[in-house]
Amino acid sequence: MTDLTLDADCGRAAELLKGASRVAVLTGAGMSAESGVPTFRDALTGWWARYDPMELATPQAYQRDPARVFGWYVYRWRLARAVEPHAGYRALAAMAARFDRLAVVTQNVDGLHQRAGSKDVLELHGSLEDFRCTGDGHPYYADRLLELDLPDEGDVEPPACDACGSPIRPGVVWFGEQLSEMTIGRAWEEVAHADALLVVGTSSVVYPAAALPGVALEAGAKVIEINPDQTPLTPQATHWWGAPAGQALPALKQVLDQYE
Ligand code: BV8
Repeated sequence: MTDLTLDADCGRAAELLKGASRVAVLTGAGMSAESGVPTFRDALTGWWARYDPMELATPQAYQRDPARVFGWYVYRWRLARAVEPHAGYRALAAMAARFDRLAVVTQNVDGLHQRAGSKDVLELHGSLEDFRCTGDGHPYYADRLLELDLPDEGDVEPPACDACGSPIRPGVVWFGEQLSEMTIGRAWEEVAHADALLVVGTSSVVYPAAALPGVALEAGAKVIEINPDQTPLTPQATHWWGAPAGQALPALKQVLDQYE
């Protein structure tokens, strides 16, 4: 773990954050990379190296090949349960105490923010823990999967709903599906009323999530982007810090603590 506390970018980010009372944090797959969860744009490791996530995370893919898609989600659900939130997640959760409000708006479905202790988390795209049936949307409790004799990897025939017999699907928002009005509305509110928005580990290409930093800027918030790569957001951001989340966030918390 590199100590970035003396990094000028860290100092600038802390400077922009220290006077804030309301902070919003928008995270993407890059936030989980250092916990061992592949991002969407990195080649997926192992069995899934042959498939493009954009081709699997759609209702059409599930219609066309339910076992292939459901198998991908079982693989990701298992992986999310097997990994731990890294130090950046924990620093973000701890940092909340220094502000009147720190709300996390995540595009991720792995539940790592909550496991690291973050209290105010909005999951824009649902959760790998929330399976439901394709009939009337009856919930299917993820632990039920532990009772099934599932293969270690590969295709998994979706189980049937106990209540109506319809096939089960993951409780995530696929490409081409609407986000919940309430969730996106609350996310809009959080960024529109934030003094500062931290944008961590997202390529800023998926909408409507990628529109949120613009809402914050429009409302006069400082926008700090933490990402080793530049993105379409970088030119508009108040500050871009080209560092990985697992190193940047603990350093940021350490420098903010010095402002006590
Ligand atoms: C919608 C859940 C209205 C599932 C996800 C045509 C038809 C229909 C819709 C569209 C269309 N054209 C465009 C759209 C809109 C579409 C969209 O935006 N498409 C993009 C590709 C152009 N959006 C939608 O469909 C949304 N719904 O618009 O509804 C509608 C409805 C019908 C018809 C029209 C409109 C729904 C979008 C939600 C999709 N579901 N996830 C699942 O997880 O399986 S999206 C999924 O991909 C993620 O949740 C995330 O949002 C996205 C991946 O983005 P990132 O998180 O940014 O990850 P990525 O890998 O791209 O980047 C990682 C970044 O981290 C990189 O920048 C990297 O440099 C950085 N990084 C790497 N390591 C680190 C790091 N950063 C920090 N530290 C590190 N260590």
